[in-house]
Amino acid sequence: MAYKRHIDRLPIIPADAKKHNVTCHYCIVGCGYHAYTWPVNKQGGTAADANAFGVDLAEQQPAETEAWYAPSMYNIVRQDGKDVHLVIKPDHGCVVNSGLGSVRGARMAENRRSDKTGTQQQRLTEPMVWRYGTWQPTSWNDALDLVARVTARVIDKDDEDDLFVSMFDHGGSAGGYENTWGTGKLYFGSMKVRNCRIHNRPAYNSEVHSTRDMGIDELNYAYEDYTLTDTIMLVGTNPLECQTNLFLNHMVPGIRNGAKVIIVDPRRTVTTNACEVEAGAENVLHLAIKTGTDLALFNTLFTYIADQGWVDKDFIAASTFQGDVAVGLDEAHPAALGSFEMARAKCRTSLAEGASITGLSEADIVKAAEWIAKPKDDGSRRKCATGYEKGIIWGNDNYRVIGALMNIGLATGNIGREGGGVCRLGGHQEGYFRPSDAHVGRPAPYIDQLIIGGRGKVHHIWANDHYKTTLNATEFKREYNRRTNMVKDAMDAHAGSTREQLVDAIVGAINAGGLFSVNVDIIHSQIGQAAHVILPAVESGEMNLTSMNGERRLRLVEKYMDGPGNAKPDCLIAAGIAQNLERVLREQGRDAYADQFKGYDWETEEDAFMDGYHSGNPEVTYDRLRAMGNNGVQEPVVGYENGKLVGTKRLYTDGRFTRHGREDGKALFCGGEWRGLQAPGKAYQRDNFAFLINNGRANVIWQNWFLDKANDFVSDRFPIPYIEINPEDMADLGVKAGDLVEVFNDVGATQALVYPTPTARRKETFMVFGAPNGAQGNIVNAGTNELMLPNYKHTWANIRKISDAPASAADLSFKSMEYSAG
Ligand SMILES: Nc1nc2c(c(=O)[nH]1)N[C@H]1C(S)=C(S)[C@@H](COP(=O)(O)OP(=O)(O)OC[C@H]3O[C@@H](n4cnc5c(=O)[nH]c(N)nc54)[C@H](O)[C@@H]3O)O[C@H]1N2
Ligand SMILES: Nc1nc2c(c(=O)[nH]1)N[C@H]1C(S)=C(S)[C@@H](COP(=O)(O)OP(=O)(O)OC[C@H]3O[C@@H](n4cnc5c(=O)[nH]c(N)nc54)[C@H](O)[C@@H]3O)O[C@H]1N2
Ligand code: SF4
Ligand SMILES: [Mo]
Repeated sequence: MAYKRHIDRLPIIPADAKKHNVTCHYCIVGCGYHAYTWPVNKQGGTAADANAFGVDLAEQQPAETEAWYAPSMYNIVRQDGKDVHLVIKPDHGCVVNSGLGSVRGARMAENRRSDKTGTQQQRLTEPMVWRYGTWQPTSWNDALDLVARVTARVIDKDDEDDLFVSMFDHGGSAGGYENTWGTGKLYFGSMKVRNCRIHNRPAYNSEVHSTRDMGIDELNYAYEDYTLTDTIMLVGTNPLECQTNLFLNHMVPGIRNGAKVIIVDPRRTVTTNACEVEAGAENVLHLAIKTGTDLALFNTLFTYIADQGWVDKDFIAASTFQGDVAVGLDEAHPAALGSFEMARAKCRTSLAEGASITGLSEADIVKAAEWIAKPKDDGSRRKCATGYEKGIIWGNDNYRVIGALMNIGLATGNIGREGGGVCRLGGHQEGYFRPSDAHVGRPAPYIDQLIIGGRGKVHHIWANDHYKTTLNATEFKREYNRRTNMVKDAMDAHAGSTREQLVDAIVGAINAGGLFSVNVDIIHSQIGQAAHVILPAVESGEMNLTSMNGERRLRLVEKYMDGPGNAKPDCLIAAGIAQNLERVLREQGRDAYADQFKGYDWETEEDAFMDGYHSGNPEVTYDRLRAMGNNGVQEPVVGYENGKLVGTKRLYTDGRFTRHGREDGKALFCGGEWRGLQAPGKAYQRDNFAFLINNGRANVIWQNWFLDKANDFVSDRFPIPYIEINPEDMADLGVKAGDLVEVFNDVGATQALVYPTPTARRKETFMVFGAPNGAQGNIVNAGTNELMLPNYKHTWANIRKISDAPASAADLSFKSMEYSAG
């Protein structure tokens, strides 16, 4: 074990340390932190006036003291070119987390690049270009000139289909309003790029089309609704591990106030375990459905609740569409939308049918309906707050399932009301401000399949690594390697030639089927190994960055340290690409097209913020956000009064629903009946392979492990991804804890360590996704739901032993991850 080998004692934060507002840039919850920095040759003292906490540290502190920090919250970094101590510790005054950290957020400091403590040396410090058979460091001018010259050869005014773009659309880490605007202005303003995709799915579309088409934004409540509700319903989500402080600081208090919990997940998660410990098992209903059958469950609940008359008639009359069908079923709408009665007729499912499809008992379905909607003894309405995430978003029949869940919320009057809400629990924070994407169309192009099919000539990638996280990854990587190698070969053959000759050679290779790849990242990623130009970005904290969290809380993270080397904010990199394109196009006499790339004379990220977000939200400036501190303001911002931004606690309190853009302000119900596993190839896998390879996240790991793989705390715990398997299945397979197994099916193969899991159902495994040395996406097939929504969760494969635990994993613990009340 190598924890904290560089630290024997921690310095005391001096009273005059600089204090910056920070929102954790990892998950959607957006916990408040403070970053303290001070010169490396100073430290505070134990006297109350000598330390930042203002308390006498020579005395024993009480258990709940704020006056401490952990080694993981500490580092030495550069600030304005000088070494400083850095402490990033949770903010007790932030209403989101009330001083709680998490196993991810509380390691922000140790995950900064430091030349003094040696952390995250993998961070990119300068642009690199493929030269002489490897990546060679170079200047921004040189790198961006090459990007612009090659890109300019494949695009023209009104003909930009050969430029493919993969780009983040979120806030927090790798995103934020500054950076979505910078990239958005470039690709959707100056250009109208159609062949683009988002970081986590193979097309440029919504993850949740149906809720929006029904008129309802996916983040419509306030976190405090969990403390004001009677029932918390969690669908396809594991908030203890994935939205940790939303669970600990809002759901647990709600449970302690008496809320019951319904969990819909084929797997018993540690969230289920924790809810049972907090609420008592009798107040937790885990609906362990057959994988992918959520739609049948929700339609049964909707039918039963409506038949019992437990609906909010006044709300339905006043706030929802009256009539029959408002939007018909077509290629862009995988279910008809319209009135309550229309949906009720379409979705009608009896208890017996529902029980048989989902594998649940009728009694449990009735119990869930009662917990959601049965009026209390005094006749008053029950409140239910519902959160859903990737178990249904990356699940079966995305459009209809989310629509069916929204139906229940609408019918019971639980949207726009205190203690209610039907909301995404979320992934990253949000931070989307871009010109319209309407030109992309719906259904949007399936980018990965186009690349595999030989389409696209230049690919710009912003902050994602499809090699670890896309679907059909085995085939994608093979084709991507083959096509980018053609270009590398052409570049190698022209080593030492002029820029013109080099660009000609690259274009020659592209026209023969090659692909030119530009990678903007903070590390040299796996897909970045295939790239020809690598552009180094800075992260949150190394720039000022604004994002909003899962209750639409907008905050400014104040820059507290320098980025590594020459790395720049993504928005300024986008500006650099635009400026170089303008210059190159003008040189080539393409003036009208060059003119489209004007307007990027930003010096700082704040300029990008003012050009983008501020232009649409004129009340909001950096200064005003700074003044709002870590509690920020909940979007939409509706005014500025008495020195404060005025926000919106929850959406739709006026009963008018607008997300679909309909003038009548009426919400629509979704009429989608159950139709089995919807994405192509899923039923085939289910019928032909022995194990379900359910997959997703674990508390300690962040996303595709991009920082974790260079972090001792995580890489010591999980040097290789694990797969949870029931011990009896292990016996059948002849494997023991920690063995390395191959997981393989009709589309590819990957590997993982066996984690014995007695609570796992037979033949149903769970594998952590996104690992550098065992990408689960290798075995996810190419089939998507309608509107190009991937179904990562429903993958089946066979398993065989590769070897005993490799040396790196030989002494790992495989203790149960469940905990007990004691
Ligand atoms: N620790 C940690 N936290 C994170 C992240 C991380 O990498 N690490 N990533 C962030 C991001 S980007 C995202 S998108 C979120 C994701 O957050 P979540 O969606 O909460 O997490 P997942 O583990 O992807 O999947 C959730 C659950 O879906 C269940 N599931 C699988 N199939 C089905 C099904 O058919 N029906 C139902 N109802 N459930 C099913 C799985 O068993 C799993 O428990 O987490 C965010 N938070
Ligand atoms: N099998 C399976 N596959 C899945 C999922 C699943 O549940 N199962 N979930 C999907 C989901 S919800 C998600 S969000 C995706 C995640 O898929 P990705 O988006 O590919 O994964 P991340 O780890 O978020 O990638 C972040 C990348 O951006 C870089 N980066 C970090 N900060 C910055 C920055 O400030 N600027 C720049 N330019 N780069 C930066 C990191 O080094 C890293 O390479 O995976 C999806 N794929
Ligand atoms: S819960 Fe999410 S936002 Fe909060 S500290 Fe953990 S990773 Fe960061
Ligand atoms: Mo995500």
